[in-house]
Amino acid sequence: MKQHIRLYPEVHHALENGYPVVALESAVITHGLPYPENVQLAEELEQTVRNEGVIPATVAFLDGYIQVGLSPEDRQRLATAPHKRKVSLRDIGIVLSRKEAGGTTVAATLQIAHQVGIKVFATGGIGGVHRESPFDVSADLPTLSRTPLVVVSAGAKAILDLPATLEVLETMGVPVVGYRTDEFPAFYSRESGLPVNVRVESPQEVAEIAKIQWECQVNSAILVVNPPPADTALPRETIEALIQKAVHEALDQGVRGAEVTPFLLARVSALSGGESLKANLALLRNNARLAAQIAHHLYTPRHQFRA
Ligand code: PSU
Ligand code: MN
Repeated sequence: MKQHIRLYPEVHHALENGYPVVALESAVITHGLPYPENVQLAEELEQTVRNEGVIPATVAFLDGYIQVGLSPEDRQRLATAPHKRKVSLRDIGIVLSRKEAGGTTVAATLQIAHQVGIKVFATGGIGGVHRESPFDVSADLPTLSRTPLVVVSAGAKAILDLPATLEVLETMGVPVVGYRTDEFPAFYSRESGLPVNVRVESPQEVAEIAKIQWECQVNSAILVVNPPPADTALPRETIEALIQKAVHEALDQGVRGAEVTPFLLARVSALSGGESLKANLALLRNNARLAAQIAHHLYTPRHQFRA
């Protein structure tokens, strides 16, 4: 895989020296937001990570390479490319051989971040089991089960069947760690009525669980769920009605495969008059910040003392 990866110099340097790095996905840039909001968000998320003294590494596909870390020019090209593929695991070979531009899902980002030795990854919400079609299970779930990274999210996307998604996470051996919450957040909302496995109060506790889990050879991800910020989070009842409407529209229009998630997110955003989008942007920043704080506790600098 290494010959297909282009590491941004700053990311390369950080990884060589054992400095903390946080991976960021790019499906949110290519399929989540319109231009120019998508480039602005990509920059902001990187800046949020930097503000915590950590190096950001946005993962994306450009020119027949997997890029780990983007230059400002790369970000611009990714956001404006006329044809962009949403790259999950099965698409990696296809998009590289065709030299297409692509944004990475949680599954693809995890796979790539692990290959280069990154230990923490921030996203908005993971994929999972879809409503009304229980065989539509995101490749995010099996990938979480076999990739040892800390993944910070605001739970699974609320458009999904959350109880079923939690059951599959349990089957797959993925611990669900609530960050200052007892409840699994529902992406746009702080509450879902569903319990997490454990509640922690600090980034250090997350790092501790991760280190021990991996020392015990359980090479799954640690899914940290971070409730969306209260000032933009939406009450569950408000958003649920809109989600149900969007799910039925998707069924009626025969939306299938990788298009289901972007379709539902866009419809919920339109139906909520942009309120859900505001919540989505705020929780992305919130997750990037927490991921960076956790990364500090998971790194071992190779040159601690300099002459
Ligand atoms: N954000 C979006 N659209 C998306 C995604 C995020 O606005 O499509 C991606 C996420 O990266 C997540 C993936 O990993 O959707 C899940 O999609 P699927 O259900 O097709 O596996
Ligand atoms: Mn799917």
